[in-house]
Amino acid sequence: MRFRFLLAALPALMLGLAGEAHAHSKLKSSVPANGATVSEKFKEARLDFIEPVEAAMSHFELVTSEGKLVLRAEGAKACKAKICRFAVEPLEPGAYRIDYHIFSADGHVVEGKIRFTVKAGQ
Ligand SMILES: [Cu+2]
Repeated sequence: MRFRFLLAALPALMLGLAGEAHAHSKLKSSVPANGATVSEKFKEARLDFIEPVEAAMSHFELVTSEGKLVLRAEGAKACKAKICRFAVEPLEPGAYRIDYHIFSADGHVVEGKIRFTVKAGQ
């Protein structure tokens, strides 16, 4: 699986070195947004990208502010075209981060972090 991934990625990576004339996918918006505070009712993360992503080669990790893994969501289940969404079990109040690892349809790896806070409900 890993090897096949590398084989598939290689030509694209080489093209990438040749120039950046094309547009690769970037995060357009997300729920929660970076820096947002959500209630304990938060139960689905959604990431919208500007270009389609390769679902099977993308994944997401939800971690606490201390870096403890809460869940890992596979793109194969989460992503369709430009939109990725995955269910989140109820979270304790605190600070969290979603690390996204996207394989853009143009062959580039795009990674980023979304930080958010869960606040105790009223
Ligand atoms: Cu690109």
